[in-house]
Amino acid sequence: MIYFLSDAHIGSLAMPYDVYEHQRRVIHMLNTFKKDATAIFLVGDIFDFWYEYKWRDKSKKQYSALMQCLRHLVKRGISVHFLPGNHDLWTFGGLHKLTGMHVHTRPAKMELNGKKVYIAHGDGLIPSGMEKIPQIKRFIRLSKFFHNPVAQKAFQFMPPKWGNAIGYNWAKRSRLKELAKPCPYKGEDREELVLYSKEYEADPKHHHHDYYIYGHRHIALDLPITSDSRVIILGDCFQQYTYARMDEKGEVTLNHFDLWNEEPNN
Ligand SMILES: [Mn+2]
Repeated sequence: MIYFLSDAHIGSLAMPYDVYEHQRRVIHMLNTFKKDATAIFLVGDIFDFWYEYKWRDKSKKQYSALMQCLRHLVKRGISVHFLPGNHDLWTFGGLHKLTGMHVHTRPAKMELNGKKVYIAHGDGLIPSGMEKIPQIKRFIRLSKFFHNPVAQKAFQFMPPKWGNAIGYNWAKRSRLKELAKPCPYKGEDREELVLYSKEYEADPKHHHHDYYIYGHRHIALDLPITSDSRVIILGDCFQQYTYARMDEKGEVTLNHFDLWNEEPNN
């Protein structure tokens, strides 16, 4: 089995439970999956804020249980992949070194169990023509700043205490905004990731993909876009606890994880 999960936003200051309780839940999911997992894809925003500074960052200790779990999965021979989200893109080799998991910097286009799969967190995948919408324009500007190598370098030299105060509070604001005004599924003709995937799939320059798998939107969606291609948006792992699973035949299902009934196998 191959598992896909995203958007745990662990460490969020806007969550009703603390970082350790939240982490335990995600670890519980991973430990349940490891029974039959050959690969696990963490599709971004696993952390509410992750930045690797030039200095030692004591606050990273709070994630040591999750790091240990990931190391254990890798050691067991499970192929663990991390796709950065817009909250945890600032890994400059540290996450790989800590856990051994494979960290992608671009959307992953892979063949899994005989199917062609396109996997990305999803932020910044804008269908053409939508770049001019003010809200999207603002997001692109911010994203460019986040990815700017000079800004990244400068932030790396900041004392972790200051950097984290900025980062976690920025993330908290965006979480509270979302909680106050949730953005449900916009429909097939308005949802950016659906439109992006349709455009990508229709473009003769691109290869066909059986599945387009994303996080980012915090909605659970399984939608056919052509007769042989589907878009899967993974939901989240802080409210809905949804994930996708691909079986040996390459069939993908979107599932809800029952935190209270699944028994992890150690
Ligand atoms: Mn995101």
